[in-house]
Amino acid sequence: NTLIIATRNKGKTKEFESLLGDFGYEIKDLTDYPELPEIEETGTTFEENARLKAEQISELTGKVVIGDDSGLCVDALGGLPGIWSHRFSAPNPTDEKNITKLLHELAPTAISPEKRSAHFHTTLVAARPNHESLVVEADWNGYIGLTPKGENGFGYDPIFLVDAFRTAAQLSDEEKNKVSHRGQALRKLMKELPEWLNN
Ligand code: ITT
Ligand code: NA
Repeated sequence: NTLIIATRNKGKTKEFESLLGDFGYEIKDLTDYPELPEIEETGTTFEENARLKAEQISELTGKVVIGDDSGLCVDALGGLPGIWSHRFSAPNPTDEKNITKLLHELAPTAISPEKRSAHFHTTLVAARPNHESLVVEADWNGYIGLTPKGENGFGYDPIFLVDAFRTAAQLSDEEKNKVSHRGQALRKLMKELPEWLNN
């Protein structure tokens, strides 16, 4: 029982592995399939991009594939970086450069923490050949901190305040998965997946 996660982001894969470990699936990601082409994220919504990744990789492999499109939506920036979260500091984005750019753009709100509200979003699409796909999504609300803190997680976790004291990168993997956008979305997916696989 193999599930392919249509991602090259090892931070995502690690969370899928720990969340799906209990369900008895073998998890692979696109680093296990170096021959597959890069999927261009040309969509304008999380769902479109998740669907592009899941359906194209499913078409190419003939297998059940989950696409994850996710990002950080900051209220004071009208929802940005949103679907641009990974590419925010393009042309050569890194997590560090993305964080620096975001903190810079939020500098005008530094004296009013309540203006730094944000949420992480994940849309997951499960796809298999010649079959309608399955879609779930979830959010995780928090605030953007003033400086990066913590060593766990990936992406924007070091500046995502989950409460007054801790960022997402200061949570253990287990604590993050219990409450995160991806954890919530995956639990929804696993409720619906068995029936979807049998139809
Ligand atoms: P794939 O397309 O290969 O899956 P990606 O990293 O480009 O990898 P996305 O297009 O979905 O994936 O972009 C998601 C970005 O949003 C990711 O690179 C992080 O910057 C951010 N992000 C998503 N989930 C996150 C999380 O749980 N913690 C911190 N940052 C997250
Ligand atoms: Na994306």
